[in-house]
Amino acid sequence: SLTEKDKAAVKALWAKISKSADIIGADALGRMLTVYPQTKTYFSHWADLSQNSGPVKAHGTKVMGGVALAVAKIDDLTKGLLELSEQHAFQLRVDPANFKILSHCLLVTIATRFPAELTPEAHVSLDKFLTALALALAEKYR
Ligand code: HNI
Repeated sequence: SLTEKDKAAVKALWAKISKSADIIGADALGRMLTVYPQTKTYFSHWADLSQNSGPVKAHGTKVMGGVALAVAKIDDLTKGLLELSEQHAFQLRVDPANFKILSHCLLVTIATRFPAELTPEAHVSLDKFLTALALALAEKYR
């Protein structure tokens, strides 16, 4: 689980990259839809699923709002993300395996856009945070 050092590292990284949250969200989501095309099934109601389309950008912003919430609730992710977990489990019916896929795409996006900020120490803490985020989103599936 996340140590105090991990939490501090994630908050410090977030402070450096959150200004670019919209771009990170759109990039990560676009990567997910391109690299793991099975994820497109959840978004078949969108007119355009290509990398920089309007819906991908708009949804990237929403997803990063969820990540920002997770950073704010980092001391109790399960409680902090309960409502989002409920939505994904019961309304959106997203297979929780996909949370790991999007987490991976977020890590790749942050690595490509912020190579200097993503030191090995920041990388390990971000990886642990994204794993904990995915687990918290999967909570309501149990
Ligand atoms: Ni997700 C809606 C956050 C992963 C499919 N998602 C949201 C919303 C937030 C959000 C916030 C908006 C809710 C609302 O309208 O109140 N999603 C997150 C976060 C992650 C995540 C933080 C993981 C990091 N979502 C995923 C994954 C999928 C997914 C992996 C599917 C592959 N999400 C959806 C769908 C919607 C959604 C589908 C509704 C989109 C729409 O507008 O139709």
